[in-house]
Amino acid sequence: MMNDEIPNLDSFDEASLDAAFAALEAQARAAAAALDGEAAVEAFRLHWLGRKQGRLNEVSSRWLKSAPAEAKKLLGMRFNALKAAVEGLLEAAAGSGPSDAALAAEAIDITLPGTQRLTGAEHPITRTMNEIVSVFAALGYSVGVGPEVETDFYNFECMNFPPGHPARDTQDTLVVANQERRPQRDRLLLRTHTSPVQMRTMESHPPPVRIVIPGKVHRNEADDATHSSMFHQVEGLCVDTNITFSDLKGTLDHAMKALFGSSVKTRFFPSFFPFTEPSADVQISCIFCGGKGCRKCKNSGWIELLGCGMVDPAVFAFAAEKQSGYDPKKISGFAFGMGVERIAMMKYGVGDIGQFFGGDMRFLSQFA
Ligand code: 2U9
Repeated sequence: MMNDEIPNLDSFDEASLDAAFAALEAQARAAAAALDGEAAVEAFRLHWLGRKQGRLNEVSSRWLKSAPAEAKKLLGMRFNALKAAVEGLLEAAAGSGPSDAALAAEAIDITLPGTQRLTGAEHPITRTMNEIVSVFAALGYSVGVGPEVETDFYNFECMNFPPGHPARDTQDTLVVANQERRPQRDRLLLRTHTSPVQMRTMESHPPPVRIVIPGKVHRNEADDATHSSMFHQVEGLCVDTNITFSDLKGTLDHAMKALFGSSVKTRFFPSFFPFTEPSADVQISCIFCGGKGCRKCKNSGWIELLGCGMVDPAVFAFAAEKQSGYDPKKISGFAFGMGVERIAMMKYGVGDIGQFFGGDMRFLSQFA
């Protein structure tokens, strides 16, 4: 394609011009038919239409300039026709796109099934925890979070579990190793309840306080169908002047009705926790049989669901070391705590707590 020089023209009559231009157009068509790929198309363009060394430029300078005046018009017309033909060939070649081989190489099978993107959903424990929190948020409670790795002081000592006290045995604890050189109150452990966050809240905020703390806790327990060494709690704290046990009963009765339905009843039994005095266990009327008695409630008509009590003055005394407003002679308060898994198991009819943490999509997708 590159070495064919434009010959000189001897005669400029119409027949000679037609023959000379037809020969050039035939060459251009043959070259265009063999074009394959972008680089070849560009080479064709330069060879024929290039401003300085293109063949048409050469035709123009060799033939037009040497033509006698009376042949120039016809020659110009033939030249323009050839140029249009070459440009048409170029356009067709450029628009023809990649070769069949290139297309075949990158072909995809559009009949294959696509990758299915599953829609995410809230985990049933997160959902239950959020439901509990919103019941209290609607009563004006704020929401707090805090560290899962705590000191012995915040998890136990300030909650009225002194070092060596037998009450510590009720919350068998996972501790961080190699802490022996530290004073006991500074030793680190995995929190066994979210109560330390309430103490930290009191230390940084004067009364009144109304707060709920959702979060993960850990206890050194053997896993079985209803126990897990890691579980979730929502604890609450209300401190103000003249807070009474009636306020506690009214608040929790309302919360249980909001969570389980307005026909649910509550009853309170004396209990013991180091951090509350008096303390109570709360039962709700059985949500499965409506209180008549069934296998789920062991025929009692009642199910034990949470614990509560009036905050012990000894706990307020720890808060008062940093915030004098927590003087137990001036204020009072109630607190409560509930296990999220237990509530989720009841609400959704789950028989094995391990299902929540096994990551089995057959279980989890039921909540999507
Ligand atoms: C402060 C003072 C008092 C939080 C409370 C309970 C009663 C309780 C259990 C329920 C099931 C834990 O998850 S569970 O095992 N909790 O019974 N928790 S009163 O009392 C507080 C908290 C913070 C400053």
